[in-house]
Amino acid sequence: MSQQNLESLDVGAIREEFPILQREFSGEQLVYLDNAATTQTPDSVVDAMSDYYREYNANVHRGIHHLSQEASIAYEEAHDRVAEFIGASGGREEIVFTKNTTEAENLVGYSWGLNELGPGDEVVLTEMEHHASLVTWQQIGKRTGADVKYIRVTEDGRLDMDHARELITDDTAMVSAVHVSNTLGTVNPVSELVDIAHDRDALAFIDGAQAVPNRPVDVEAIDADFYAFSGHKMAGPTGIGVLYGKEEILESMQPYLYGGDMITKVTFEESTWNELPWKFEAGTPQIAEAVGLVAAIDYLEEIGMERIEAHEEEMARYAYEQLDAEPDVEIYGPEPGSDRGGLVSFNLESVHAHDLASIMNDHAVAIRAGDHCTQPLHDKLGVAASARASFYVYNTKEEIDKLVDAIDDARQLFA
Ligand code: 7TS
Repeated sequence: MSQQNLESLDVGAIREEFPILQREFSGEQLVYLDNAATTQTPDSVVDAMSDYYREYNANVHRGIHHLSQEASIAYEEAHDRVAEFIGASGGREEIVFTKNTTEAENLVGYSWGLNELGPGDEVVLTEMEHHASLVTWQQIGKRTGADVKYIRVTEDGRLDMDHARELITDDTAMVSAVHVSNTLGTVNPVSELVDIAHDRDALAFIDGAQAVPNRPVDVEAIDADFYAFSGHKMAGPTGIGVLYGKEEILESMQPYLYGGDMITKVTFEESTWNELPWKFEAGTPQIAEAVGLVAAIDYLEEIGMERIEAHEEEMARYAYEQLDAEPDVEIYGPEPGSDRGGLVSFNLESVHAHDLASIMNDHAVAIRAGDHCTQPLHDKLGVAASARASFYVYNTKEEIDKLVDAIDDARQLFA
């Protein structure tokens, strides 16, 4: 990304749209650096959802009355808007709303995996998978007899692509990989991985939970068969996630949640399924959340995804450099650059990550400490936990300075 051509963000103006950032704890202003877990929500998203409840709240798909028609149009068109945002030219048929990324992984695990996999088949993951995909495929593997294999992560926190080429064979049925690691920050070469998978006639699922919020994503340029992300990590509401799937593949899959709205004809003996994407959206869906997700996409696109990516890269580089200057801080993942997203995980020697997070909290600095739902990766790193600072459009270098000051404080306390 060439930063010279990009006007940087007006972070001051952006912050005004997030009143939560004005909160203070014991006289110190909140420094929110837990964005990889959940981002904050701008007024425009809260307003869109509140307008929905105040003005056109009703159930969708089945109503004749005005409110239901308005709600249905908003809900159904939200799928088109998401399709456009991630470059899915098939439109709404390729966009299934789920609860979150985790549910999108499970949907494919149950609907595709349980029906398509068997003994002799292999699912190839990476060592940096989030539990959302790791546990899903591990369990689907146990139920079907398929083997699960893991592409190695190198010392410098990248995928070992030679190992990927070795592991992905004619026995591979599915390759599932994170686009951006929520622990290492690595931006993986997902198009290359998808190509390797397709050369072996395997499908590819890309977990974009940490990518879609922060960078332009074009699912067709990546050529992913499935791609998933969550609303709450991209300035949108909780309770809604997205599963993109190529139309012909979704068409061939069985639903895994049954009930209202996902059927066309039901008798006491048999049922037939509704068209895409409704076949995968059983019951009353997340209507207000879909409205909120559209407002979040509008908000992000108005800022510009390239500019968000450049800001994230700048924040990550600054944080990395400040932390790297501390001799007793160990940082995980690649050095700053275009293949590192906007987060930095680290440990301070002799202070447990939880203690560090707790001291940070005393200074109103919100970071995450733990295994970030990547326990096997932490095992490989040889630590039980790490501290993680993750950035979004409203973060500043001054906030990162406060993080570093709090590290000094922790060091003194534990010395
Ligand atoms: N995949 C990745 C790469 C993630 O970072 C997360 C959430 C998920 C999947 C699951 O998303 P969900 O919306 O279904 O929960 N990651 C984190 C995290 O790093 N800290 O809290 C949640």
